Amino acid sequence: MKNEPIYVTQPYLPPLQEFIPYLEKIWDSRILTNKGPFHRQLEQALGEYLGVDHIALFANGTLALVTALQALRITGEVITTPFSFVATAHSLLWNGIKPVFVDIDPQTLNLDPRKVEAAITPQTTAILPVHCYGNPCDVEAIQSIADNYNLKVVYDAAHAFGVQDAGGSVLRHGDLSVLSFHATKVFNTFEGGAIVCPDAKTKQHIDNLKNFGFVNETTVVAPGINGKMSEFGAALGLLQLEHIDRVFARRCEIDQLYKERLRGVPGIRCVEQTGQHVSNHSYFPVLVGEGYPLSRDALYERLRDNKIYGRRYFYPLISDFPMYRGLQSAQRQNLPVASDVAERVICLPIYPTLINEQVDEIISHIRKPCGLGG
Ligand code: T4K
Repeated sequence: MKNEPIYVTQPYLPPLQEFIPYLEKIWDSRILTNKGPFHRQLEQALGEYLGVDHIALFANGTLALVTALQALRITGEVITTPFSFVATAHSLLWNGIKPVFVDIDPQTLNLDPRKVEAAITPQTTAILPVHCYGNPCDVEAIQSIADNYNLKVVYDAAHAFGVQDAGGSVLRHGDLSVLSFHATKVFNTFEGGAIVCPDAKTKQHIDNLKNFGFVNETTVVAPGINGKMSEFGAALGLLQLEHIDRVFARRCEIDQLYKERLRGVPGIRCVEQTGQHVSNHSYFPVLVGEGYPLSRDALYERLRDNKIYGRRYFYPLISDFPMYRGLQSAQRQNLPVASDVAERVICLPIYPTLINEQVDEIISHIRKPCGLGG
């Protein structure tokens, strides 16, 4: 254990022998993709598990985002957060939409609803917020702005698998919510994603769009894409669901360990989950600030020197990448909170097979520069 590298995450994989019966079924049936039996079963099972009625599986979260925007015919300008994975804004460019970046809230690190209205123009058609690290956005404030200005809301819920607020799944908010089942996510199908839809008609439309726009053998109604999840991915998803409660329980334990042992370390702020909700502990972000003897990058390097590969999610800001930085809304003075957080954040390793000794080791490397014992 001592010398093994510790990555920010490690995908959960159920015991291989449990996957064999699924593979045998695929080999016997020779149905490999295009809405096969496992695909249908996973849609059903995920709907039940997550507490949502209509879910359309995808090959990955990015294709799901691109398709969600296409399905709602969103055009013009869309208000979004710069503090996310680059796929969030890329999905807009793939639809020919101009991203308009708005700053984040210093507590939740999500799009700040108080700053959204000032960014609305006659071209604005939608808001694309992200439940960053699985911490829910201020969904009520966002919906009220959307209602007032007749805007659509698409949530990038790539991090929010299993997150619930007081009323149920956080995925029920907005016009559509998009999940990622990438290897690095709490629930993975190697690659994968989904759109949570409000009704059967919308799901049918999205199912058509992810199958090139076909509605039957000879009719294509839109320039759809190939966004389908394969039977392999769907079967793996069904097996992962059998293990998901244990995965969440272990993530929760690690989260608690970090919080207990990092409390009182000067200059280290654990990004607390805000409001009343069931978290999925998908990330463990800390902000390195004044009072800590090392800069964020020095701590990041110190951890790396000890083979602990935390990640600076989300640095650089999306708005700093070359295809975005020329936009008016991408200017740093428009995004003071996001710019500051991006310079201070490190996501510490969290995944179900991380053992307590490894968590202790990570914590001791953070405490030591302050003269605190392991
Ligand atoms: N919206 C948001 C808010 C997102 O965060 C993402 C994806 C998307 C949309 C798009 O969804 P997808 O199209 O991806 O479904 C990773 C992921 O590739 C990406 O899915 C994720 N967000 C993003 C936050 O992180 P990288 O470039 O940081 O991943 P990588 O390969 O460096 O992996 C991180 C660590 O995980 C590695 O150091 C080791 C470990 N790992 C990774 C993989 C892939 C493994 O142990 N095994 C593996 O197979 O982007």
